[in-house]
Amino acid sequence: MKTNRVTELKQVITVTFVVFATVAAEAQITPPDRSAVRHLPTTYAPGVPVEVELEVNLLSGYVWAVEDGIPAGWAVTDISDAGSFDTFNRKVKWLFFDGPQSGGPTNRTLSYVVIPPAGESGTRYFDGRWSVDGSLDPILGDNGIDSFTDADGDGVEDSIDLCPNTPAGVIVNDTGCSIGQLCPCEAPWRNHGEYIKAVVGIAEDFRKAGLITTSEQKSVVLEAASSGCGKRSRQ
Ligand SMILES: [Ca+2]
Repeated sequence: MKTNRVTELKQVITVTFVVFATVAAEAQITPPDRSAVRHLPTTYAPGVPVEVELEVNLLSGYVWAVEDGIPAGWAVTDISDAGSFDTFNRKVKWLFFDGPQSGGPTNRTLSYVVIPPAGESGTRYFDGRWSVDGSLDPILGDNGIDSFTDADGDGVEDSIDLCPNTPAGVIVNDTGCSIGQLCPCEAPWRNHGEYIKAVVGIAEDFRKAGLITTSEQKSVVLEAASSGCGKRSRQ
């Protein structure tokens, strides 16, 4: 008897769970009828223009409006689609009377350009909303952008720079490493030949990547060959 009641209870719990799971799954697969999504680059640098895109999907509606708040102190320019900048509220704004039900397009990509001030660093945020015929929804997508920091000045952002303290002015690969850093003379090479072989390989990678010319590649290899790197001290 007791066992039966436990079994019944288990069945009720199972059925309830299945119903909840089905409802949740249906909720997930139902596409939103409209959306506004912001696209930002991953990093910014002071004084360098940053393009912001707002991808809007309408599907229905007559009148629609978008407003996007930008980081404090950033300048705004090149606002698309006859938008304007509200300097008091620091928001880029658009107002349209051409929703799909007025014969307009269902998709629009709005854009504008922001310029971070000198000395700006750290993560900065955008915050916007939009409405169609009186509804009000947040703008989704990217909302934060990090400062581009490059401590060794080799043009590769610190978070992806595998070789810190690259000497000034030398050519680096896309992970911020120079040939000299990838093949350091002072490394414990077994012999001079091993060092040269390593330089030849890395120089070939750099040439293939279009970072150095064939003649620069030859110079690098010749320099390695004439160096004392990997040679045992004969003192
Ligand atoms: Ca580096």
